[in-house]
Amino acid sequence: MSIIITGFEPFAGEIINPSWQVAQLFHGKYFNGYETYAHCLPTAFGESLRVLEELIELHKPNIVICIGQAGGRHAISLERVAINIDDARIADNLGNSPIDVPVKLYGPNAYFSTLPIKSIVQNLQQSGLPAEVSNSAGTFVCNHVFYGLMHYVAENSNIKAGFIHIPYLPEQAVYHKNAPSMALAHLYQAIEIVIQTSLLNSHDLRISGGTFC
Ligand code: PCA
Repeated sequence: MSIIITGFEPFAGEIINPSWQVAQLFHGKYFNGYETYAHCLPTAFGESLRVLEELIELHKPNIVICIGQAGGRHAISLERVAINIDDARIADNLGNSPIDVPVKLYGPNAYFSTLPIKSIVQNLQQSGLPAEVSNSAGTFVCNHVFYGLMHYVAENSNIKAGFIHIPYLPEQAVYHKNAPSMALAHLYQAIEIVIQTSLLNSHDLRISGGTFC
């Protein structure tokens, strides 16, 4: 019985990545008898997924929660959908910038998170933490990992799995004018709620997390 939590290496000139800053705090912790393993994924197409798949094979987890930085977002974002496309605006940490390449050549166009994202958003908000359902994880390494994770889960297991984007830490926002940020203690509290809600809720709430244009 185990849980995998991942964060990413810093990228795009940052010195830290809030996703790994918070993920590493969970390593070795137990939740309802489930041991948590934290790992830092390379911010690189291909390599990130190879490492994640190895981790899943090794730990045979019941829950996988991948976390990434979304600089500029104001809330904990529960990603709903992963799409089968890599389209990089900047190079990854290995210098690669694929354009319009599928994550998995014969995979379906998209997968949905199997985390109870609506229940999680509600619990986060009730704890006073800004949270939202997000309908796009972008087309960079985070979406790549999210798609690859859900593809693996769809083919191999019934792991509860999903992706969460988080804002900058305050020490990063200092260098990004007008960018929102969230303190590490609040990020920790948020991820704890994500884990507990994922363990407890086998069905998601039927409340709106939608948007319109
Ligand atoms: N955020 C990037 C990749 C690594 C990370 O933390 C993204 O949103 O794709």
